[in-house]
Order: sequence, then structure tokens, then C-alpha cells
Amino acid sequence: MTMRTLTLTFLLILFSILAYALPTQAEADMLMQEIGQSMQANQFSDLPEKFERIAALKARVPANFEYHWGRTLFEVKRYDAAMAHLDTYITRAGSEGKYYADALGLYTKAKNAIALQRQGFDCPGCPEMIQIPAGSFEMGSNNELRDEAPKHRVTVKTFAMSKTEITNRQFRQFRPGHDSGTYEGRSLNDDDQPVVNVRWDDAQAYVQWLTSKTGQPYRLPSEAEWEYAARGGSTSTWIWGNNPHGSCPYDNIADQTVLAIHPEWDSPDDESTTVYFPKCSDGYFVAAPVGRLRANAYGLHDMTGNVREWVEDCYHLDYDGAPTDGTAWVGGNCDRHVLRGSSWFRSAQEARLSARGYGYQAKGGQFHAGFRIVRTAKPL
Ligand SMILES: [Ca+2]
Ligand SMILES: [Ca+2]
Repeated sequence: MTMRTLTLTFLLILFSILAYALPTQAEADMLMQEIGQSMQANQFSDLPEKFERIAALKARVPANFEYHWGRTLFEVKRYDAAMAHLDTYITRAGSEGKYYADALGLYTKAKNAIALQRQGFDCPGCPEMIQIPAGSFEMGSNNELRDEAPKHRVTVKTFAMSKTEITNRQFRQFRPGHDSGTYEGRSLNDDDQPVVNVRWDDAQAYVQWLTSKTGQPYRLPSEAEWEYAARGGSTSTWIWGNNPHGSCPYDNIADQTVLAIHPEWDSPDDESTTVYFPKCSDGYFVAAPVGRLRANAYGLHDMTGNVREWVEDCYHLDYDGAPTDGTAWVGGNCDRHVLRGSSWFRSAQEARLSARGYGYQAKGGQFHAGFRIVRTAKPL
């Protein structure tokens, strides 16, 4: 082979490499530029796939590439992946690296966020969430109350539910001026009492706010999810069993504590058909701080007591045609939304696990009704 042929062959190979390499580098540079602009505008959601593309191109990248990748993943709350890239940056750049201290700080924050998530929190101050396993159950009852019938089998996917009702403290992170009010001079407004005087759409606004704050898909529970979670596998009438007078360890409802203050509210004649006041004292006249009484089998507190709880569903007169897949029933006339559980102001009859109630959107909030939240399950 002559020198001339060798040179030509060399040039040919070089051009082939350049022809291949230049567009690759050009694409990487373009992506890098886009990433820089988005980061300056604090917009991170589209960036992880751009970093992945650049990595796949195997193009030349700036020294701080791994740091920016890690920071982006941190911002979109993919903490495990963020830690991996920050770790790579810290190892490669060492203490001389421009972002060394920042990377260490973010690494620690990501680690703490993961630990918090494992304990059931999506952010400091967020409601504690409990993972509810998937399963199926018999929803409703075939008693004399039409709206609980027909009893029907419902299958529910796994989800996470707040351990307690949403508190005034939690709600006021969203709406600082919210006032839950008083009842007969007693405060309903303490930080750890459940938020009340909220309309169904206030509850919706809260879950939307929490979703945007955390990036997690929060929502109100469907009525089926609520009853499934409240039962925790129980088929008894009440979470505490079948004796109406056993409520006090579990539920703050209207009982002897209330009658001691308002004996005139007693209605013994009605007890044959409707249980109003269990013969025990839970110690609370108005709303108790959440989580004070015994939890159910899933670790949820105050499901059927303390305050009534908004769920996603519109109120229908019975379960004829209700979904059986655990989703909310939202069609039809939706002037009323379902409220579940009894409250400090209501009876043991309404604390039955199958009992249903409702509230009118147009009539505003109630002084003994709040809500709790769920989020679609995610692997932790
Ligand atoms: Ca009570
Ligand atoms: Ca409740």
C-alpha cells in the first residue's frame, strides 16, 4: 500500500468519524443549552430525559454534568437516582469541585427525603400516609336503610391514606387564614384538631395544592376506598364490634360526655331503632385532637368518629349501579357529596361502618365535617 493510499484511507476514516461525531456532539450541545435555559427558569420536569439522551449519545459533557443531573432528579423528587448522580459527582470532582458543597447538601436532603417517605411522609409537615393493601370486601348493608343497599362486592387497588383527618395546622399551610370556629364557646380551631367548616371543593383545593407542592398524586378517597379502609377487614357493624356501647376506646361520637353537658338531648325512646348515645364516655364534647383514640387494623384513627369526612363521590340514593372497582361514583346529580363516618356531634348509628351521609355543596361547610386524603400508591 502506497503512502498516498494510506493517507487517503486515513482521511476517509477521519471524515467518517467526524460525519458521525459532529451531529452527535451538536445534538448534545443543543440539549445542554436547553437544559441550561430550563434550569435558569427553575423548570425541571422535562429535563431528566434530556440528561439521559445526552448520556446515551456518549458526547463530551462538562465536568459538572453529573451534579446538574443529580440536582435535576432531586428537584423532580426522584431521590434515589439523584443520590446516585450526586455521589458520582462528589467522587469524581472531590473537594475541589465547584459544586462539591452543594452536592453534599443535596445528597443529604435526598437521603432525608427518602427516610421521610419511608415513614409515610412526602414532605416535612405533610400528612402521614399509611399504605392500604389491595383487596376486596362487601360494601354496604342490606339493613332497612335504602342508601346502604344493595350490599355488593368491591375490589380495591392498593393506595395510601392519611393516618388521621387533616388538621387545622395542615390545612392552614395551604390557607393560612382558615378559621374552623367554635362550638358553644369551645374551640374547634386548635392546631391538632381536624379542620372543619370546609366545603367539598375546599377539600379538593387542598389536595390539588398538596399535589403541586409534593409532586405526589393526592386526592380525596372514593367512598369505596373509605369504607374498605375504615373496615380494615372487619365485617362487624362498628369498628369496635357489634355492641353499640363499645364506642369509647375508638370513636369520639356523641355519648355520655355530651349528655353530661346536654341531658336534654337524650332520646331514650328512640334507642330501639336508632342508637344515639352509647353508655360510655370518650371524654370529648367537641372535636378531639386527631389520633387520640384507638386506631383500626390498618393503623387509621378516627375513621368513624371525631368529624365526618368528605369523599370524592356524588351522593346517590342507593348502590344500584355503583362501580365495583373501587373508583368514585361521580355521575348524575352532584348537588350533594358523600360524607362518611359519624362525629362528636352525631350518633353511634352513623358510626356504623356502612353508614352514609351527605352534604350540599351549595350550603357550605359544616362545623363537624372535615376530610382525609389518599394518594395513589407508589413504590417506596
Ligand atoms: Ca364525644
Ligand atoms: Ca372521622
